[in-house]
Amino acid sequence: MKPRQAKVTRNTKETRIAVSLNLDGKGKSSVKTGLPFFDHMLTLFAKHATVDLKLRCKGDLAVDAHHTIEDCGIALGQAFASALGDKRGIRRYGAGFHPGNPSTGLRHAGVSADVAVFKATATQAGEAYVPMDECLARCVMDFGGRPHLIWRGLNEFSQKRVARSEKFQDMSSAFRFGLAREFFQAFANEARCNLHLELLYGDEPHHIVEALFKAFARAVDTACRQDPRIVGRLPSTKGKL
Ligand SMILES: [Mn+2]
Repeated sequence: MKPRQAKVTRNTKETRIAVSLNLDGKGKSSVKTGLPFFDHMLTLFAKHATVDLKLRCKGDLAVDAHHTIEDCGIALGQAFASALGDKRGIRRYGAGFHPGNPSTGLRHAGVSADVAVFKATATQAGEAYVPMDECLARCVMDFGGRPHLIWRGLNEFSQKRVARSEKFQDMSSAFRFGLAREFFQAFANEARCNLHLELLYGDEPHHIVEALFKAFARAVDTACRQDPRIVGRLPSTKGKL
C-alpha cells in the first residue's frame, strides 16, 4: 500500500507553518506552535487518531492566538486532504450507523441482547463519544468532499454565568470560548469534511476542550482507516468524493 503522507508549508504575513502527516502512523508527534495548550491538544489528537504528525508554527502571538490556531487548522486540513488523495478504500465516515444508532442501545442497556448490539455498534462507531471526567463529547464526521461544521453545546455553556477568573483563567478558557471553533472550522473547510462536534455536558474548560479534541481524533481515525472489503474502490455511489 502506498504510504498516505503529506507535507504542507503555508507562509503568510501572520503565520509560517510546516506540517508533515502520515495517516498510517503510530501516533507519534512533535508539535510546536508557541502555545503549550494548543501543542497539548494537537499532540493528543495525533495519539488518538493514530497518525504521525510534525507541526511547526511561528505565528504573530504578539497580536493574539487567533491567527496561529486558525492557520494551523487550515494547514492540517490541507495535509489531510492531500494525504487522503482520491479517498479510494477509506471508511469515509467517522461514526458507524449500523445496525442502528448507539442511543437505542443505551436506552435498553439493561437488556443483554441490546447490550450486545450496543457493543457492536460502539465498536463500529469508532468510539467517537469521548468522556473526560465530568464531560462527554461526541464527534461524527464524513470526508465526503463537502465542508460543514456543526458546533453544538458550547454556545450555551459560553452564556452560562462564569466567574471572571474562570473565563480568563488560562488558554483552555480561551479555546472554550471561541478558539477551538476557529480551528475546527478551518480544518473542515480545507479537509472538505462534514464535522459535527457536540459537547453533551461538561464544566471544566480544560476537560471540555480536551474531550472535543479526543472525540475528533477518534472520529478521524475511523474515517481515514482503510476498509479491506473495498480496496481500491470509492465509498460513494457518485463516483467521486
Ligand atoms: Mn489535558
